[in-house]
Amino acid sequence: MNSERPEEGRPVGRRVFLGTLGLGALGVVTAPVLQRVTESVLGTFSGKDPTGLTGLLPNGGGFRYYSVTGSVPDKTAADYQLKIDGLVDTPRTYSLADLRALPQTRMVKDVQCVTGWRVPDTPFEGVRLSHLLELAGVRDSARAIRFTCFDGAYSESLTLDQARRPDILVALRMQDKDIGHDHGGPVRLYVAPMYFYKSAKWLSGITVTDKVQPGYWEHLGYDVDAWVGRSNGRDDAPTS
Ligand SMILES: Nc1nc2c(c(=O)[nH]1)N[C@H]1C(S)=C(S)[C@@H](COP(=O)(O)O)O[C@H]1N2
Ligand SMILES: [Mo]
Repeated sequence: MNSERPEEGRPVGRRVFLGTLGLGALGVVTAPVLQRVTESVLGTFSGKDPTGLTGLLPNGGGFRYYSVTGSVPDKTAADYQLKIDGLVDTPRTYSLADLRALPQTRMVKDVQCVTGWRVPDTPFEGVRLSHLLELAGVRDSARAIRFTCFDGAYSESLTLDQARRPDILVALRMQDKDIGHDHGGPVRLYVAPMYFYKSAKWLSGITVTDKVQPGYWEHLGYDVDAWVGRSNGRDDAPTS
């Protein structure tokens, strides 16, 4: 996998995309924000909509599939693991069965990507992040959480206060189905009140830290506090 990892800030596929899209397509995604170009052109890679452009059409509808890496290993119930460590009393590695055995919460809210597309009324279901943090026993010195992914590249962050909100899930299901590989399965983060880039796909690590460590897109200029409608220079209706 290492040979396929992008350098930070320079996702795999950049040259491929600049080559295939051509200038006409680039014009569509250029204005008005830089993030839009960064994410749609440089960051989108796999899935049904490799350019991300249909998300900018009025009735594009539905989800775009995003990955900052060119390929991501498949993980199943047999080999999936989620490690919780850092400033906790009881570090632990969960299997998928372990996560399924914990209390599940289902929420139905809109999903909003910072590039503009929105998917209304999307069910997500899983274990509250706050519950996993309680089980781990967060230490007094803790202030933030760092999330890592088994794609080997993506990361995200939340403050501890944010992470304790009831509308943040370690999600096992999306649209009332087990989360498939393209949507970040078998386990992804779901941060309902924030832009969808906070919802890290292919979640493999939750590390409790003493300060916020900005995530993948945050290094490239996205807001760390990514409240929908109150960040990234956007005014979308809140999702939670
Ligand atoms: N590991 C990982 N998680 C990720 C991303 C990514 O590229 N890699 N993209 C983010 C962005 S910008 C969005 S909009 C959503 C897209 O989720 P989807 O592919 O299920 O539509 O995933 C977020 N989580
Ligand atoms: Mo996004």
